[in-house]
Amino acid sequence: MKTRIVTVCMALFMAMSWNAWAQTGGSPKGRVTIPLKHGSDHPGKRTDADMERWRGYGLGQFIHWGVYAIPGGEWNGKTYNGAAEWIRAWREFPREEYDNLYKQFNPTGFDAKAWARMAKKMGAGYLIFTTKHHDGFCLWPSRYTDYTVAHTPYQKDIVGQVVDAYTAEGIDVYLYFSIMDWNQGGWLYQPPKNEEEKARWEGFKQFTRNQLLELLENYPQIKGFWFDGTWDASWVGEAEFAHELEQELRALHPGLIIGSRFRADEYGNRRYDLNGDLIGDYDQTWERDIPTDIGQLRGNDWDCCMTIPENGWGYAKTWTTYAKTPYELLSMLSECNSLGGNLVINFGPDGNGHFRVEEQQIAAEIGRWMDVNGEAIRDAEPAAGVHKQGWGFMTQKGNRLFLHVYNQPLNNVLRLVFDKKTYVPGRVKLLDGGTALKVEDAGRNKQNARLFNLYLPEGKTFAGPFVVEVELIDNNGDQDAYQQAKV
Ligand code: FHN
Repeated sequence: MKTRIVTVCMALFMAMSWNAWAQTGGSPKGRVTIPLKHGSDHPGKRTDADMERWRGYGLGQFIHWGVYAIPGGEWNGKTYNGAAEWIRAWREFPREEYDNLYKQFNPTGFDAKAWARMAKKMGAGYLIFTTKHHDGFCLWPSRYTDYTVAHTPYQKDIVGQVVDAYTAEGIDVYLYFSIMDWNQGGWLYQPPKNEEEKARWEGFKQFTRNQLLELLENYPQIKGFWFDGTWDASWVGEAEFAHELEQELRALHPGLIIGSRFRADEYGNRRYDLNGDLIGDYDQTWERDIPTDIGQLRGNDWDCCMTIPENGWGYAKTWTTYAKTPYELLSMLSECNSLGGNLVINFGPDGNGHFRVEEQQIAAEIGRWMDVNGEAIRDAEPAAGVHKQGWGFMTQKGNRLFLHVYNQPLNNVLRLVFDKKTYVPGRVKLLDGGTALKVEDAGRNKQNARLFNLYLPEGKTFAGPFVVEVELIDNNGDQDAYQQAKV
């Protein structure tokens, strides 16, 4: 008996230490892995065409829309301090009134085609659209609840219109779906404690499955799901159910893309399983946050979802916090892509289906930049063999290196620092207009890295961020390659 207790304790201790190791980022090389039933299904990146396409988007649009757009962050003359789409959780807002807001939902100004045109002009490669947020209100006519758009004065299927309009513009659609559902009596925060709760919870699980199958059946053009509201112990404890459901969805829709937020492993690990492998197809953790270096991503795909105000995704009548400028958002776009991720900018239309003026301006300004410089974003990869400099960020496509310049140097000289024995620059030009830049070999630094100076046109002050394209010639250690490249 004593031996059994000691063995159990040792196994527990090992599992806990392993867990801690995995969460803090253990080395994947030469490691010992614990067999998991519900861990990662594909350690490392997916290499199929759908995922390649996902990787190439560069820029995405997120839209949060629901009945929370009606109060727009205000109730009874008071402004809610939290994110507008969470206003139902505000003590001051009577639940009953919130749950009846759908009776006023009649966005006659909603025009899915106009939304899609705006996204296209912005340069978005994909859309993530809220089918159902935490409040449980469904923007599609679900057969499994009455709390849907079909029971509003508007009546028409909004998800369907959005999916069709964006798909027609060549923008891939991903459906946001909150597992946590405040409108369903069956939803629990903690695992069920008694028979009555068990029955309710089982009903809720089936409801969730039904809704997801329904979405796939209704909108076969979609490319994936973007899950949210999966952090509570009730759902985290459902590794087997969630894994089976995920496999069912994938079998029904080959190529389906699902991020890291859907399910946990059997030890309750979210995002990374006990072995330190990403659960899902890409890392969904980077919400309003950008990794500081590429190592933090452990070789996984990722995207960053960004709000324009500090926080708050649904429409708020007043933006009470700092709101980002187009310049900052562009800089984030370049930064994310330089680290191999996509940036997804969030928009929150009002209760009538209109984007606020500031959002329209941001979309237009980003679009103008993308029209000229999108080549440095779409299908681009992080630059390799070249060191980041203070003027901005870098991406690469084969032998084309893109310098995203956010700080025009006062001396108009862009310094390039290559690792020794890698590249030398061939032709160098501004992406906007194609003006060639003068290149100067600046020798080597103390670390023996090769240095080059690129001269921006004399006296020119750029009005915003710009991109320089550098043709890369692999000198393979050949000192004369630069001289040859010049002719
Ligand atoms: O609580 C939500 C929030 O309202 C919003 O939907 C964001 C989008 O990534 N996700 C949740 C918080 O992680």
